[in-house]
Amino acid sequence: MRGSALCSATLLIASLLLGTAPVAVADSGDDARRIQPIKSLGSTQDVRFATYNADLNRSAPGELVRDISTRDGPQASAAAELVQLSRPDVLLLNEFDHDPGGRAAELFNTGYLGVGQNGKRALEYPYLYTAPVNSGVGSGFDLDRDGRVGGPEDALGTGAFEGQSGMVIYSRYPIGTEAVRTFRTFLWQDMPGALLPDNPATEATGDWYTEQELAVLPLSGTSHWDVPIRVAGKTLHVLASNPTSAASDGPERRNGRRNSDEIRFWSDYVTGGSTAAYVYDDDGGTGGLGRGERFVVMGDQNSDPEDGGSLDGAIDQLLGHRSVQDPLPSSKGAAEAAALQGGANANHRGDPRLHTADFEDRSAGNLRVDYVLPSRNLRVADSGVFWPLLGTPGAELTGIFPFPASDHRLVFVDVTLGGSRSR
Ligand SMILES: [Ca+2]
Ligand SMILES: [Ca+2]
Ligand SMILES: [Ca+2]
Repeated sequence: MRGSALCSATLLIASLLLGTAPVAVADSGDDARRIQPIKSLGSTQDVRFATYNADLNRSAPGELVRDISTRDGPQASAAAELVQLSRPDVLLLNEFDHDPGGRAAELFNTGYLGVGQNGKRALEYPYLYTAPVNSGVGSGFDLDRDGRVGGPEDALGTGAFEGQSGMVIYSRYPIGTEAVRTFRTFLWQDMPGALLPDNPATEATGDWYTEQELAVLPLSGTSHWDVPIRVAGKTLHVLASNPTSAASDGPERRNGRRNSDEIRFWSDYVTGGSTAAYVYDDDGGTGGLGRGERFVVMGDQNSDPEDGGSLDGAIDQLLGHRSVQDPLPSSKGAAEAAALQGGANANHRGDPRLHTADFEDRSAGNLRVDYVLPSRNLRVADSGVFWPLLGTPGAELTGIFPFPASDHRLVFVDVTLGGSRSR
């Protein structure tokens, strides 16, 4: 089923249209903090794509709408201020509770992003896209084998209620709503060579789930969206998802295996051709992207290339893809945090400057899990992670546990469009 795309009536202010207005730069000296004016002069323009796991989820339906209706919810205000400092043109939020009318997504746009927070400049996003997700939708089966049916781990995607931890995309550029493809109902078992978990007590392989369960179990724990955006006279596909976390896995690795296949889905999708022939969307369309298409994969992939509990090589299916480039967004704040917090961080193999999430240091430690990965036929101008050094401007918005906004950090990549080279 295709989701609702909402276009708010707000208009771009003149200075944004002209792209020539000076932009206040809150310079912390951190390379992640460079804030650039939107360029629309000449034949090229830089477009900033950002992904941010906002942790704007609540324990019951309707709570997020209630919390942010007042326009002064402290967590939403901090998240909005942080986005206003980073000023993306296209923004994906993960872990943002979805309600059937998309009310929370609208409220956050008009009541927070669209209102200058703490003296920051308001952001105008005339276009937004949101749609239902699998999170919290009851499966009717005891998927985690704890002897009871119901609860977050038995849902089609981990979640306490329908729509918990959904997604929303905000854009300054038109969204091709009619051409959006969603892959919410694609069944895991329909992926060739799916890494279905095994019940070790039986001889058959890949049989943790019964036939009846596999007949309803989607691949996507949240959803997978291909959202085309029209910018600089070209179509660019935002490929948004938030694969299942392996954090609550059992020895059968049902979540880690699903996470890996959810990442593989975009890898196959951008390869296209016969590799993506198995793919079907929620409207019955088949196949992946065409040759030479422009795309940006965005989202919390719940997988670090070096550390943490995801399957070995899971994120490498995208990082190592021949059509994908990894700009390696980094920050000094992440390196500082890993050094200060110690614990699991001390044994990590990965470069701490690339971390995007400040996790519990007695278990996973800080990791790189949030990605903005442009296609190779796009020119990257800049990239970064919004994680200021402690004591510098903006650090009060990322903070230390308990976080004012989220345990994740905003990741951005600037792409130069209009002068892009072809493969
Ligand atoms: Ca159960
Ligand atoms: Ca078995
Ligand atoms: Ca930590």
